[in-house]
Amino acid sequence: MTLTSAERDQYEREGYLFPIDVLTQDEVAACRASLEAVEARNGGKLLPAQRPKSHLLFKWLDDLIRDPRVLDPIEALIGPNILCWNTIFWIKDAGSESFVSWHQDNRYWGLSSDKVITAWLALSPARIENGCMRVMPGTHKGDVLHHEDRYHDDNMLTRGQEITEGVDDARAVFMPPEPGQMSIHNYRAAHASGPNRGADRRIGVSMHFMPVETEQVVGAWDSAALVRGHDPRRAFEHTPRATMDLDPEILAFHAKAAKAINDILYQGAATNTAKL
Ligand SMILES: O=C(O)CCC(=O)C(=O)O
Repeated sequence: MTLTSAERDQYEREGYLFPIDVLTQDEVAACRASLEAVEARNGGKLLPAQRPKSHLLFKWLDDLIRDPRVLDPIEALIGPNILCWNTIFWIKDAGSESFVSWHQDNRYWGLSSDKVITAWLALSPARIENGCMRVMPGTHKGDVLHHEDRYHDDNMLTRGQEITEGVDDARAVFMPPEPGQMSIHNYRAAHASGPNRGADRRIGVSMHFMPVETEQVVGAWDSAALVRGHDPRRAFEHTPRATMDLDPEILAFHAKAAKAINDILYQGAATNTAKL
């Protein structure tokens, strides 16, 4: 799928686009089963260290970040040479109070580019009652808004970072994908999500794409998957490819890469609460 010029204009103007059809229902079921099999091995949940860089742990996710159904719209917005910096699971069990406070990701990720795109794909219902993402149109333009660290047990963000002024909930747009659909937003766009009041788990996976010209300006070492085109500069070490779920050959690389991202996200924070 390539984007129409109206869709490209909407993304440039508002900072987001949805819904985009990606997976069939059979594919969704297979991905969810693989995820839940790993969760079952841990007593029902992913380990905290298994949430980031998860394309190194799940073969289907390593395939998904290279899938044309995901990448064609991304290429239409950021060009043909694409790195995937990170992939993160965002799981809210049914009835969970977990939430995500209003934030802009460019404040924390140490990435030099304004063009980084988050693609968020649903593996289960992610409607308003399930606590789908909402986005503040237009906030991808202009200065980074002021954030404060407000550590909270139910906040899924590392340090409970929250924008203190400049967002107006009344203007927020909900982005509720059906299972198999994704939304995309510029990582500068302020976004948030509420608790899951629905009957099913809300399972999402975010994939973070950037042009190969991007640099990591906070961490000394970082990694990314080259998912399309060429990357002669190799400012990020290219991640190895999983050949199976929890591929033993690359678990050590995953641990190093997840720790590097964690250190970047907590840079300058008073407390590092990560359980990595
Ligand atoms: O899953 C959510 O509710 C929030 C996800 C998020 O903040 C992101 O993908 O950048």
